[in-house]
Amino acid sequence: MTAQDTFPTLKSNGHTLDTSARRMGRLVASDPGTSIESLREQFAAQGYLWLKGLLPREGVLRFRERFFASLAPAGLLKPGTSPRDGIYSGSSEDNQRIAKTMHEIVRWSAYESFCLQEPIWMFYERLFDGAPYLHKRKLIRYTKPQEVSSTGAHYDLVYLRAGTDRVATGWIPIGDCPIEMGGLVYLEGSHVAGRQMEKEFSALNADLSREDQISAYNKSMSATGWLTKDLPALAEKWDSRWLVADYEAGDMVIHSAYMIHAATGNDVHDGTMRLSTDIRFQRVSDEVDARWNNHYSMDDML
Ligand SMILES: O=C(O)CCC(=O)C(=O)O
Repeated sequence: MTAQDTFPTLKSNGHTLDTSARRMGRLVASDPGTSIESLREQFAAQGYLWLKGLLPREGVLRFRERFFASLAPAGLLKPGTSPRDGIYSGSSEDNQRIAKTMHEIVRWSAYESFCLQEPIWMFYERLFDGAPYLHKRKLIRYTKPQEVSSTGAHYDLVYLRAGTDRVATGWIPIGDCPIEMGGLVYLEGSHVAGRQMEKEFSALNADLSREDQISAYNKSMSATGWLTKDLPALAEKWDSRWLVADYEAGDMVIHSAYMIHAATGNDVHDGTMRLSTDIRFQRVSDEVDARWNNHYSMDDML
């Protein structure tokens, strides 16, 4: 008999996840050096690939340091700590200054070059068997400990409906991200359910204008485009498990446009902030959703 896996208590938007073996499991790690044929097979079967150690760890940590150093003047960091550690000050930071800096960070050459480092684009080129294209709209997020809100359950195509569905998001932890820090969680096998849901949404949206059809916020959707904030209920509904992982700096996990995922809250007690970026690649020859041709901004309605 094998011992039962145990997990820390995980919460998402006020809902506590069921950590029983029926409702929670672990992501399966893949070695990026495995043959691309076998990685493609795994990707098709799982809807995700957790590429362990794809990136040089030190480069990821250097970028973490650069990111948090830029937000230190806004009062985000605990005085006297290293930006590389990303320890939250716990006091009221200057949110206007943070918004301004975040607006600049998504435009940094250093950020662009982080997202376009060779192991990333070369991996996508092998996966797609064709030249990859990185969407200009890229998201970088930090999560403070004990914040109640976190990303609700969704699949990415909802926000990308005006282009190809052969988009594969890369989620990169910028620093170690143990389970309790609230990294990305995947609903096991849900790339099948996501495809089915999108078919149903397309039928429901058939009579809408083109603009509404491609909108994540049309009358068939929720206000956020999310399927729900209630992760435990979704796992019950699909009789599935949330898959979690102890991510490390250097990892990248990719998911299909139909794979349902979410995040849990950061529950660490030493003040360490989660930092991650999520970026989207597709074949350059496939249709691009033009709404993603601009840098992220708070009011871009995507
Ligand atoms: O990092 C998060 O909280 C959410 C990321 C996400 O939704 C994605 O990678 O598609």
